[in-house]
Amino acid sequence: MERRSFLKFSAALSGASMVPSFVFAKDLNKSLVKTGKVKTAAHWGVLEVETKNGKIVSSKSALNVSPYPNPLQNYTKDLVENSRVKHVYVRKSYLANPDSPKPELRGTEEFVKVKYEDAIKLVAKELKKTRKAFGSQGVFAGSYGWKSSGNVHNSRILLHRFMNMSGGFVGSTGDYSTGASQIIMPHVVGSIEVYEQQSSWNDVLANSEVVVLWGANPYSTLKISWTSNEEEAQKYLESLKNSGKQIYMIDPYLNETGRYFGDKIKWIPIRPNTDVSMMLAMCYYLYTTNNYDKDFIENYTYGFDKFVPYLTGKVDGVVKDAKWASKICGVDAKIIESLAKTFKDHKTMLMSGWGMQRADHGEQPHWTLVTLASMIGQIGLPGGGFGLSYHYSGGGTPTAKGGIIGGINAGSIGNYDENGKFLGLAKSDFESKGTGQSWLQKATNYSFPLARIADALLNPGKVIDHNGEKITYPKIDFIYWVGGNPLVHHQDTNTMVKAFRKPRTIVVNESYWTPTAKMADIVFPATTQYERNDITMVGDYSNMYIAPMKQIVEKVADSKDDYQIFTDLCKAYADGLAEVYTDGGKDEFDFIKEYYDGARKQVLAISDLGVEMKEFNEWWESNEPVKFNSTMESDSWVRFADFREDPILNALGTPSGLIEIYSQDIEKMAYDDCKAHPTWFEPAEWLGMAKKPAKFHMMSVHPNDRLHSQLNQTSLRDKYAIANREPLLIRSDDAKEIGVKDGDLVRVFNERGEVLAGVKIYDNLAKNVIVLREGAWYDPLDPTKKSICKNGCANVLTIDKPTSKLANGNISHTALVNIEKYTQKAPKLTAFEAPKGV
Ligand SMILES: Nc1nc2c(c(=O)[nH]1)N[C@H]1C(S)=C(S)[C@@H](COP(=O)(O)OP(=O)(O)OC[C@H]3O[C@@H](n4cnc5c(=O)[nH]c(N)nc54)[C@H](O)[C@@H]3O)O[C@H]1N2
Ligand SMILES: Nc1nc2c(c(=O)[nH]1)N[C@H]1C(S)=C(S)[C@@H](COP(=O)(O)OP(=O)(O)OC[C@H]3O[C@@H](n4cnc5c(=O)[nH]c(N)nc54)[C@H](O)[C@@H]3O)O[C@H]1N2
Ligand SMILES: [Mo]
Repeated sequence: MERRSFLKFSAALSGASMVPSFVFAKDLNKSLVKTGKVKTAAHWGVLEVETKNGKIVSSKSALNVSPYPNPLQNYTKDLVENSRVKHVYVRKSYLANPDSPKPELRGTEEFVKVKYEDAIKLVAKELKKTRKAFGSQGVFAGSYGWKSSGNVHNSRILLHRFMNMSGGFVGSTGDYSTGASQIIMPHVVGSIEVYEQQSSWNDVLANSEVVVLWGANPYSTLKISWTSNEEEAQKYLESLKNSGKQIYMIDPYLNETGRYFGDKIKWIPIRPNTDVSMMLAMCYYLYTTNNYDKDFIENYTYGFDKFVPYLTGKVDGVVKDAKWASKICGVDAKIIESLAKTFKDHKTMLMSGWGMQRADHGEQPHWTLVTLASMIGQIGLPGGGFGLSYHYSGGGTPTAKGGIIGGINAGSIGNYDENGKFLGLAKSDFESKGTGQSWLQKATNYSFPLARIADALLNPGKVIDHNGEKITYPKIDFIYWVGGNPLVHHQDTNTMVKAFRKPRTIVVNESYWTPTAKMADIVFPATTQYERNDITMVGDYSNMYIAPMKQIVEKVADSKDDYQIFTDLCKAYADGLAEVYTDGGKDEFDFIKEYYDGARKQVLAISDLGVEMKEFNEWWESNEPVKFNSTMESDSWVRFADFREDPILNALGTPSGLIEIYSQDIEKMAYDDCKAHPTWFEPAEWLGMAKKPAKFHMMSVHPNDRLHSQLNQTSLRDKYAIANREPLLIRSDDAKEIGVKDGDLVRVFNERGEVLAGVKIYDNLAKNVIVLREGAWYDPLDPTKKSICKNGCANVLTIDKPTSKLANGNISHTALVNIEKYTQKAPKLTAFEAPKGV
């Protein structure tokens, strides 16, 4: 999976084919259906979009598998029409003098419309200048984001391909989703777990007696996938709901899943960021009642004996019993103990989401959960253990047998002589010369954990600890971002704005006037996925379908495909580069056919598959996804079953080959904020702290009605906005205490910033917990200074601090805020309008 290859960044540098393997898609019907029904696919599913005279009239699921609706599927028209960047723009001072472009005015100044060709020349020239002055480590193109589906028009990879071939760039490691867990889990179980296939849902439904949703909201978060959504997991979720099993939700917020399950779920409200205390108390209870699986601990884990003295308080004088935990987490001690016993005495699947690891010391919750699961002793058995990805991308949907399509790759480093003449691509990473080589040697020194982006921009040269290594931040003077919205997704927006005013140049390809596009110097209008042809897998773990992504409407105004923009940048950058970038001049159909044919070849080689893949032209014409079926093995697959069967032959990828409750590797790092065994640490801000800086704990959970910031500009917003702002969920007693009521406009604030939000009374929250979902477009009242966000962007209030020196993940679910009624005249919302000069 591409997501995983983010981690294996160097691997992505190799392998651009130089062979002109031209595949002529002759006689292919490439015409646009002006009036009719067309199938495509997006993160939120395979779609059937109806058009009339070249305009979209409706959009819905083409699969109709999910038992409940997914509103994200119905707003394709708005996604094509609303808030579009229609032409190429350059910020005024940048255009006047790119050498001294007044970066401090970014986001405040007017834009000037320029000719596409001129902007291409400008970017090529300024990129060269930056590389000459700072080397390739001056260029940041980590460019994180959820972009769109499609294996050809994959904006982030297309950017990397351009940046590699033109001489190299600084990348980033990790992501916002699982920053903490994807680093700690390899130390604990030898794999990242968060992006791995789960024990089959069929297994859970057949064999689990108890299912725990521990900080997970699958009803909501299963609506999307990294490729496209096959909707199967929603079906399993409904089966679970109706299964009669004991189902628990341990969460400060009875979320959409909790409401969907209704009286079939038992909600255990917990204080945010305190789960580790509860898990430790469960471990303590099982230990002291002698009701834990000693065989499993003995044969499958390492270091339990070094963890026990911490658990019992021998090392720090604190006994981690239920009474101790109850004071921290707010869950009754009796309930903690009885849950521990229930989990131990029944076949229990502990399903955890990722919210709790997107918090201060986010390495600890999943490590402690695995420790608890080890004491329960059901890991690797049918229906038991833990799973960190049932809520995401259809995890647990059995993997189908069939073909897998290829995709555009990041290419390899280009070689250039002293005069900037392109000499071709490096054959291997180590054969490169010139700028390419100097960058490659330094690459490992300079790419940094993604969530440290603001810190890196503000503190070039600073050395940080990361997972046993030292990392030096480069001096970044040029940023190119595509397919992401960092001004919305990064924590502590006011600091991020400062950071984004540091580099000399920022280039953004965007379809919409997002806060990030507004903070750029040069904005290229990118087509949306509905204005181009592409192909995608459907089902990140299931690989269930190959779907055609047929263009639905004409390209809007001057917008261009990212592929086109980067091809033109190659032409302007060096002679011969575009030839290589496009693999000898391929267009989107050449690639689509190549990827499809690759999968078809795999399918033809499997004798008993029973699925036919048509010849490409015929398939494209049919406009139907190809469906593959799961196998008997995948239907009943159990994660860790092989390890359980033979822990020596199927050893885990940890130093001991076992589950590490104690890690000597981490011990060697000697970090004060991540010890060698699961540990309870007080978060930077939480409800139990001694001198609380604010009254409420804000959870900026993922939105049911968006994909992050995507779709905020559509009319779906009318269904959830309150007082024309992002809704803020608050308990009626909490609301009463501060004198606000349903529908009120409120100011939410702390020392980091302030936002406007609309009050929605919701009683199923832990005391003093509020929800303000992430992804509302940042909309400052006065962009020239630190000012209130008029739309309710949660990250204005979050903390830009790493989880620990181990993982450096973000801590977006750790933040205290105050709330008061907004008494001034409500300012006009401008989040979705174009900036000055446009
Ligand atoms: N407070 C708080 N903050 C969070 C989180 C949280 O829980 N709480 N969660 C974090 C997580 S897990 C994530 S993954 C991030 C998500 O952060 P992002 O991935 O940055 O969020 P998106 O809104 O999906 O942004 C994608 C952008 O890409 C653009 N785009 C789409 N397709 C294309 C294309 O083909 N070409 C180009 N050029 N652009 C395109 C879209 O218009 C959109 O602006 O947010 C993180 N931020
Ligand atoms: N519809 C939709 N689906 C999505 C996304 C989206 O934006 N919209 N984003 C996708 C992406 S990129 C990602 S990374 C995943 C994110 O998936 P998750 O990270 O699992 O999602 P969150 O909403 O952040 O948190 C899930 C639950 O954890 C709870 N939680 C938060 N903090 C704590 C805590 O300290 N303790 C406990 N016990 N619970 C806590 C929240 O209240 C919430 O109910 O979702 C994916 N799916
Ligand atoms: Mo994410």
